[in-house]
Amino acid sequence: MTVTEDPATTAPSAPEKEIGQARRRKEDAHLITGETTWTDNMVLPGMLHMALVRSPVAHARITAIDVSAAREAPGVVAVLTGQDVAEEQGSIPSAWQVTPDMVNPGHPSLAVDQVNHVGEAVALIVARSRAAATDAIELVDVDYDTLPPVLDVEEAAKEGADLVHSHLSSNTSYHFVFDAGEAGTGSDTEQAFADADVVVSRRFVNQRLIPAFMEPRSVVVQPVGDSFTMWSATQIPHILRVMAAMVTGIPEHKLRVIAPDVGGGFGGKLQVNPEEILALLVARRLGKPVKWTETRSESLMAAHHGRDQVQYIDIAADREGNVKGLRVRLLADMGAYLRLITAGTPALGAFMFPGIYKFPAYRFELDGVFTTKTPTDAYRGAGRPEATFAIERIMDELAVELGMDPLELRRKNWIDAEEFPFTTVAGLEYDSGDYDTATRRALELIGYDELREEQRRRRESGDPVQLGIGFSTFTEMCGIAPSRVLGSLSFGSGGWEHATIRMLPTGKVEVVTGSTPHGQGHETAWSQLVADRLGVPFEDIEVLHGDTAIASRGLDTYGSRSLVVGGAAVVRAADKVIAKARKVAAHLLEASEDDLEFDGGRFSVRGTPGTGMAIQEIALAVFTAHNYPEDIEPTIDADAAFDPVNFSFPHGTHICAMEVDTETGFVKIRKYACVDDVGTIVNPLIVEGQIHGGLAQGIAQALYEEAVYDADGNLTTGTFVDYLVPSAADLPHFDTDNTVHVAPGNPIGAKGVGEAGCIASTPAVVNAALDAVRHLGVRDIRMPLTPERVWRAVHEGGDGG
Ligand code: MCN
Repeated sequence: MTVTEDPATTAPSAPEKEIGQARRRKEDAHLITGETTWTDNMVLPGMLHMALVRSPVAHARITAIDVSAAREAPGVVAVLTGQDVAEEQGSIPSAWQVTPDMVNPGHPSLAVDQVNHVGEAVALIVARSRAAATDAIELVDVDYDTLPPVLDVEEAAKEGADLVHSHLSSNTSYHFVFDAGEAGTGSDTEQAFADADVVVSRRFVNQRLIPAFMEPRSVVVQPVGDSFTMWSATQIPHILRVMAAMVTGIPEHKLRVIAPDVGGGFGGKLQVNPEEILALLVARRLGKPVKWTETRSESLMAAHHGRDQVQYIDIAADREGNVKGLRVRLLADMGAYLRLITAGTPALGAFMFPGIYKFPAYRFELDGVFTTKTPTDAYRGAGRPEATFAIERIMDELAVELGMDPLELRRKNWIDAEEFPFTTVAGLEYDSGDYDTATRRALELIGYDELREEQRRRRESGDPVQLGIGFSTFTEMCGIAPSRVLGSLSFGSGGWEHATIRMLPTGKVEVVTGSTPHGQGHETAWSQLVADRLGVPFEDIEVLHGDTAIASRGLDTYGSRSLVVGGAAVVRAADKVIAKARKVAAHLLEASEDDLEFDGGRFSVRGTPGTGMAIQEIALAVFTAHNYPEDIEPTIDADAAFDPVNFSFPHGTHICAMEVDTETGFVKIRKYACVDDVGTIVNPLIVEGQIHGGLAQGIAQALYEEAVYDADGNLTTGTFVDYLVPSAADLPHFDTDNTVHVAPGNPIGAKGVGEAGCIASTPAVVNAALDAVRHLGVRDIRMPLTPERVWRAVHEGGDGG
């Protein structure tokens, strides 16, 4: 990776010593070797094991449960049904009230009288060994009186459809509308469409995906008196603690949550899981430690899924290609229940459908609909990949309709560099960027002109292998924060982040962060931030996280927020540490604070650089405390929080060159180039890794992955044989680069990167496939682009789905 820097916009403080260095991640050795505290590695004296009896049917009344044989089985300590815990189990929380009248059917951790998706837990077994608990599952006899499965979101949304929750009057939980005309951010949408020369309409299916993190979910709960310690493979120990306390009635100060090293989450562990609540209930009842670790099949079936939208999108333009209006109607398949942010995830799309384009008019409508499937919720990008897919796909379709080059159309309509800050029709203020520079660099990287030439040759010769080139010129809103904005969206938590920095007497530094990495390399990146700011060696810094007793304040990791919010809190804390140390230095050096310079970790008296003290010496001086000012406490440490005023807006141009074999339907990515702008880059190696991982997941949505249910509501892609997660061998070489436009909204100047690759890549890949075969009459191909679908679209018409 190289970095293309625009001299006019690089960080004023760059280059710094550590920031910008491709440091290898200090946490990797123990993560890769597994010699660490994965939750499932925990063994506690007297620990019991929990296993769950899960529903084999999608929709049914539970008429009877016979647990007598299971209770008698060897090693079994307890068997509990939903009825047994009805009084104490509460409801799994949903933290996002999208509309005031949003309907939440409630979600018991153990089903009481009805099951609403395959894999829903109906009883739990506690035994002395995992094997004994698992063996007893078979002995639980459940009578199901089946109800019709409700599987198709478009059918489920209709009046008179079979109901998922019989106590509700419809399957629609909420109807959310954003109308730019009414909001005052745009003109009247219907009028814009009435006046337009050209209108293009499409129906896209953004299929259901499974987060498929590497480490399955796992939880251990240890009761000690009336207190509980929970270890969980979670992204959100802080939020989990608050929510679990609310659900179970365990006082928050009696509950400590620890996320030890966590093997990936991708949004799938941004959840308060029924199993976590059940482990707490069991530990409370039995007074013994208990562990639950899911099997891979349980994980694929019962951990929440992602995406799953049917999108109706209309775009209006004049003949010259100026966009005039955008109209979106979404049906979000939420599955059977509202989990933590099930309802809000598709609503985030409201902000993102206009992409990087200057639409004068925009209307967004969304129905959140229940079906008898596993609940959907956050999956890498959460709401933004779906929107980006639709807008980047329809821009290509509009270009075809107008007979324009797809890039020319984009250029004509995107926000120009000199127009930032720019308030979009969706009401967001994009703060910085330069779409043109990123695009020009991406074209160079991929060798655009030669590819177009090859495409022309293949078309003319009627080669069975056709070549296509697809674009995605995207932005996204991440750094999920501004508390005030989240509050205005009725999100059930703030968005700030917290940090503490402690200088230890020996000069080493402890950094405590509320961010909760689960693969993102925060220990390395935060060390780089602090090393530069305090001028201490990178190796002397320890980053502590993921334990509510150590990092008592925090709001965890999701929405590519950790660097721009959590890292910014770390920088603030470092500045406070310097301010405190400065007072002591002034006292010890007998100089005025104003006369002290701080550079490279050393305070010196202006004009007499030989007179000075290292910040580490000051930490020792206050520890021994023989001589320090009265108004200073004997520690060099500081707490800080950061709550930005705006989201973070990374952007980039992704280009995919794709070969499509029209005889077999096989597709092959020939080249993939992308230029992303994530502002100041703290660690280029981590950033490149994040982009690569995101690309793998975005390409996987385009080409491989789909959670499929059969007509009875069984998940037919319940193993990794059927659910195709690509390996490195399935992916092409990525040519990546960056432009750097410093973000004004945080002291680092960074923009989030954790989801960018995933958000950007899917439409580039599908656009490339269509560009290859559109001249054969193909209008759309439904994702994932399996050989069968591609072949059908080419030979039989339709979208191949
Ligand atoms: N970074 C940087 N310079 C920038 C931006 C980021 O050096 N300009 C670095 C950061 O210091 C951090 C990493 O890149 O080490 C990611 O930063 P950020 O964009 O702030 O994202 P988060 O740390 O908040 O991570 C969340 C994001 C999300 S939302 C998903 S989903 C996702 C992702 O991270 N899940 C992941 N990346 C993942 N990577 C792994 N290995 N596992 C997951 O589950």
